[in-house]
Amino acid sequence: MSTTSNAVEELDVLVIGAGFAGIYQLDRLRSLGHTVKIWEAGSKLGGIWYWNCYPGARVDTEGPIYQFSRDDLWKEWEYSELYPDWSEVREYFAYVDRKLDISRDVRYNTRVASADFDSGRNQWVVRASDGTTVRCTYLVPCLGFGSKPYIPPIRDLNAFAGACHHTALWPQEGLDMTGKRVAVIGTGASGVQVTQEAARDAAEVTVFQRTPNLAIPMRQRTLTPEDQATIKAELPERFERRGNVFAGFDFDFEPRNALDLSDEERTAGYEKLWQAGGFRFWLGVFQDTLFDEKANDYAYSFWRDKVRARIKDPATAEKLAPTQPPHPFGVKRPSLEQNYFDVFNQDNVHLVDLTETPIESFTERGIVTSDGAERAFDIIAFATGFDSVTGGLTAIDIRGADGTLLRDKWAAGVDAHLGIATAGFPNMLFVYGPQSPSGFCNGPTCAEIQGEMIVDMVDQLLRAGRKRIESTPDADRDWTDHVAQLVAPTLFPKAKSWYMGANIPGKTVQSLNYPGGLPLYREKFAEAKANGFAGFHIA
Ligand code: NA7
Repeated sequence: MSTTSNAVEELDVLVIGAGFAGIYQLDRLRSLGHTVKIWEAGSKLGGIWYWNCYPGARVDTEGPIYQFSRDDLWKEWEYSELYPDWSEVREYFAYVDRKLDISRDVRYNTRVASADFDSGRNQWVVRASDGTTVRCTYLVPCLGFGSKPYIPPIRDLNAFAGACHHTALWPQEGLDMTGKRVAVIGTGASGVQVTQEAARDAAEVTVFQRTPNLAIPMRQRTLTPEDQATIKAELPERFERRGNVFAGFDFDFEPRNALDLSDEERTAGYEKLWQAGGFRFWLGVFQDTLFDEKANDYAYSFWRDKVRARIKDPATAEKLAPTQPPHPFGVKRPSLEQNYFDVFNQDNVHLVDLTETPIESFTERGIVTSDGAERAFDIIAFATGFDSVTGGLTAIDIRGADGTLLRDKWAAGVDAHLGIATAGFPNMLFVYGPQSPSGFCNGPTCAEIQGEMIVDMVDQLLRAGRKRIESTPDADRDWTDHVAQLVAPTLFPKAKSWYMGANIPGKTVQSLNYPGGLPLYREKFAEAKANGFAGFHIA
């Protein structure tokens, strides 16, 4: 029951963030009879799809499995394209809102500034930047892995007189690129997507690349009525499958090893995945690809030859798809592309290699590189990614039971039992937390699966009248060790990726995701639960 004391609202649970994860928490906990609200910094539902409205922003998961699996939702929903764009995903959220009446318990335009644990009352006291305060027994941050955009500290950043935006902070009203001179800094998923759009609309596009994106074919298509019927028929099974595979999609790694096959068998296997498109050439490839350098080289060589065949200028081809891999294939997230490599054949698209000529500074007109060249622009898009996984959490002044700030506790590295809780911060349970499967996982899959673990814990504790749950330092450490052991034999540590926390200068390098896959993660949680939530101290 919601009560007020001294005009401060009291809740069983405050959820932060209204993306897939937050919506799931609100709906489930509310239906179990608990008082729950979401505080959301944006003005609509959608999480990352509220913020990422840059031209070309698009889901890299096939739409049919990029939704909640509830019968009363999916049976009446259809995306028009296999890989829906941000505006259609927003329509999906509006649909979910109409069906589940989520917004009545969401406080929009409310950015959480601080959360302090009141040990006397075993409650969190949460304050928004506008001063609004709430008390809650449980705090469930659902911030996603990309809620803290990263902009590199470039000299004279503010000198530029044109429009300059991070892709995740793109103007909600849009920005017309037609006939403009556009710079794209960064070639991750966002950079690839914005480049494809800019190449079509802008007068000139200059892509500033530090590391080539080993992007793979999306194979986008409009879904016909026949497709929609097939999708509907297959969806129950696809939903079932997505909870039982490594990354929450509806396919898994090919159980054969690349190294065990003949050249012909291997190439045939790659070709099949390549033609099928999507992440299959990454998360459906031979299982030794992300572990063994030689197996990885095979995949890289196949990728390189396919891509180079599409690029006319040999020097450009060498930069976009180098003879030697810039890092092992698949240990940085490959984007899905539609015509990314082809656009570099257009006269209006230019590539600047930042490993040869790094950016020196911004000027009023544009960007100066180390060779002294100044290029003039109307629009600069920072597609430079995020302080991923932890940045959204550490941006908030979260103070635990003894007043320690979460950002101080994690300054030398994260520790979080099951990726759900961290010692000293009672009654705070993360969805998509550090060292949980968040980074590899199809969003809605983990919002439901990890989300249900948290719903289950919170519901049991509230019903039992328990006041406090906290992971133990030993359990946190054991989880960190377990994650370190899982990542050690893989090739992931060989790239400076956000998976490893290595994309942000000075950030501790460690696996921020759970590299054991969803089935093993589910097993670990079930084991802890069967043992009375082992690793948690419950009072
Ligand atoms: P990513 O994938 O983190 O990409 C960021 C890009 O920005 C990447 O190409 C970086 O190059 C580049 N970058 C970062 N800092 C700099 C500096 N200082 N100078 C030049 N270039 C820089 O972010 P996205 O937004 O594209 O995607 C994030 C996730 O969202 C994605 O994985 C999906 O899951 C959805 P680098 O590779 O580090 O050399």
